[in-house]
Amino acid sequence: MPSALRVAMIGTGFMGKAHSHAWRTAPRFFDLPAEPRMAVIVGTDAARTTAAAERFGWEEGSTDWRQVVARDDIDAVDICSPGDTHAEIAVAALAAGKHVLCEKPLANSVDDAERMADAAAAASGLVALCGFSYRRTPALALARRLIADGRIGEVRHVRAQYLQDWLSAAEAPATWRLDRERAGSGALGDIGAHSVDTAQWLTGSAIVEVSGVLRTFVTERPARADAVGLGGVGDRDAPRVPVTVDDAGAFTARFDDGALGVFEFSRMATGRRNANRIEIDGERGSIAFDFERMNELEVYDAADEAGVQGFRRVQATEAGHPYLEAWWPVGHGLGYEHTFTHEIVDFVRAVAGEGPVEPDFAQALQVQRVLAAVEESDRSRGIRTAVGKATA
Ligand code: SOE
Repeated sequence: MPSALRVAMIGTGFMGKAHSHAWRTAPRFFDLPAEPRMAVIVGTDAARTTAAAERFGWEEGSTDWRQVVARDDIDAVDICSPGDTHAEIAVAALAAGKHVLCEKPLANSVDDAERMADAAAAASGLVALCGFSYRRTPALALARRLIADGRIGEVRHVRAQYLQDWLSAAEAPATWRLDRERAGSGALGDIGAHSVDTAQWLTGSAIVEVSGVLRTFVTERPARADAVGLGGVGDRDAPRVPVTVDDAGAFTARFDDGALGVFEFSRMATGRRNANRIEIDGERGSIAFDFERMNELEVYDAADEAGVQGFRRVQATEAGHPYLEAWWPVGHGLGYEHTFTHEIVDFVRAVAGEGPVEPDFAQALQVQRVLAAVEESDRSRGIRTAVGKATA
C-alpha cells in the first residue's frame, strides 16, 4: 500500500472545487506512488468551509491557514486562494517543509514571485509547482512533443488568444478578480498568463521583449455579495465598486530564439466563453489548438504531397497520447477537469521522487516578468520593453 500524502488545500472557490475533484480522481485512475489524503480544506468563512469540506470530500475544514500549514500531519499544501495570498502561504509552507502546488499566476508582483522562487530554490527536496493546468491537456502535450521533435522546423510565429466573455455585461458583478489589491491584474494575469506559459513551454524559448496595451472598458461594477463565481448579473441596488484592473489587452513579443509572438486576452470577448487558442507556425509546418475543441490538435505538414496539403484535425484521444492510457477508449474525449487531475498526478509523482515537475516556481517567475513588462510597456504607451532576467 503506497504511503499517504496528506494534503491541505487553501481556497473553496472555483479552483478549490476543480482541485478537489482532481485530488479525488487522480488515485482512482492513475497508479500513484503515494495515496493522497484530502486532510484539510481552508476557507475564510467557517460555515462555508465546513460545507465545502463535506461536499468536496475533505476530512476537515479550517479557517486558520497558518495553523494548518504548520501541522506535522500535513505533507503538501495546495494554494487555490486569491493571488494576494500566494506568496505568504507558499513561503510559510516551504519553510515548514511542505511540498507546494500554487495556482497561477504565481503571484501579484515580480517581487512576490521572486520571494517564492527563492524560497523554493532554498527548500531542497521539496516540490514547488505552479498550476498552469493547460499544459496537461493531451492535445497541447502532443503539440509540445511534435515541436520538440522538430516536426514543424524553426518556429517563426506564435499567435495566442485567450478570450472569455463573463464580464461582457456592464452589470456583471465585481469579484476579487477585478480588484488589483487581490488579483494583481485582470485578464493579463488571469488568462494572458496561461498564453505566456503555454507559448514558452511549447516553443522551449522565453519571451525577452514585449510591446503592449491594456484596456479597462467598464470602470465600476456592482459589488458581488459572495466571493465566488464568474459573470452573471449583479444586484442593481448593490453598492458600486471601482474596477482597478484590465478587462483586456494585447501585446507583441520577441522570443529569445527570434520567433515573433502576437498575444490577445479579454474577459469581454462577447460570445467567446473560454476560447484559449494558440497557433505556432514553423518552417516545415504548424500546429493550432482551441480549448473549446480541447481534444483536437490541428497539424499542418509542409511535406504533405502538393494538392492534398492542409491542416489535419488530430483527435488527441489515442492510447499513445499523453495521459490517455488512464481514461477512455479512443475517441471518447476528456474535459477541463481532466487537466487538473493530470496536474495532481504529475505533482504526486514528483513528490515521490519520480522526477522533476514543471512549471516550477522559477519558470512561473519568468511568466510574472513577462506580465510586468507588458504592464510597463502599457504605461509607456507601448514602448518595446525588455523582460527581466529570462529563465525559461
Ligand atoms: C477565469 O478567467 C478562469 O477561471 C481562470 O482563472 C482559470 O485559470 C482558467 O482555467 C479558466 O478561467
